[in-house]
Amino acid sequence: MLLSQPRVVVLAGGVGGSKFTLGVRAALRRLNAPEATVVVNTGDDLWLSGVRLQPDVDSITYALAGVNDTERGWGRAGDTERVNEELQAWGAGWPWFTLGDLDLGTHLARTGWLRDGHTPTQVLARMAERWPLGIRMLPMTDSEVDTHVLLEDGGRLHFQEWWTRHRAKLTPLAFENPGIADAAPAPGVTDAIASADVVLIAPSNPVVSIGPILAVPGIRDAVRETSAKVVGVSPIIGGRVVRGMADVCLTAIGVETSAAAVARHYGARSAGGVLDAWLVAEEDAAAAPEVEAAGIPAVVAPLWMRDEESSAAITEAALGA
Ligand code: FO1
Repeated sequence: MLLSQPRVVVLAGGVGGSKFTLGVRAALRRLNAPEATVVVNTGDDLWLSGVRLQPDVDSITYALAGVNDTERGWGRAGDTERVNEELQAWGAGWPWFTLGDLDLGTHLARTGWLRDGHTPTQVLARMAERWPLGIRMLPMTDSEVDTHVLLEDGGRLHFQEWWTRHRAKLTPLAFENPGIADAAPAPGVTDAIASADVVLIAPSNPVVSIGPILAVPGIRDAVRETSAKVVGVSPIIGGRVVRGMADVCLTAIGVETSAAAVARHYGARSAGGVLDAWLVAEEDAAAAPEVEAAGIPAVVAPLWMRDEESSAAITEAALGA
């Protein structure tokens, strides 16, 4: 049954998270429901050339503000690279990693506020004042818990180097978030989950986007204990990842790239996991019985996020689940 004005919390990261969040905002506006709270993965974050980058926070912020580069899926639309060229000439930063001029303005502002003693939560709230985002954004934690990739040869890379330099071609053995065991949920995160009517798990990378959020001590328990319905959206369509490297990440943790396997990875809340329902793409309808066999009610729906409208329809299907 569709709740009339649900309080919604979304767990999200990456490009999938930003497209999904646009749809959540549109769907909730139609219902005159309160603004959703989006708990954003900060495991992709890094220090580079003296500034703090928060790729998932920025991708979602830019998308909600309508200033994102929709082609690349990250950075600002129409950005230039003059400062980046100068950084490269100095041999600063990473030669394979582009920092756009407008994007650098964000990183400089953020780093300045962090250096002034503000927490990442406070910095994000300040950044959100610039644009009417229509969404309350919270980082998953105020601690720095970047993601490292452990490799077959014993090496260890920052996730951003593994992804942007090596395009996920170096086989990962595991993903780690050093320091996460000592991290706490950012202020407001567990309260939002506890008082929600619906918690949505975005079709983001289950390993390096949703994984770190649920690994912050206290967040998985909050999701398990909330009276809200917890509905996940499959990031797999037609047995494949839509974009990015989730297939490589899933293989590394021993999970098959299929809608049913990812549902089992999250698990039924009734069996110690986090899901009360799982949205399966029409292309994967045959996987629904397998999902249900794991104790997770499956809802088959169109899951391609072509535009805001198709993305909003996914939220509507999730709210009806
Ligand atoms: N992705 C790339 O593939 N190449 C880049 O040079 C790059 C730069 C970059 C700068 C700022 C930022 O916020 C994101 C950036 N990304 C870049 C995207 C990012 O590496 C990942 O796609 C996300 O972290 C995955 O969610």
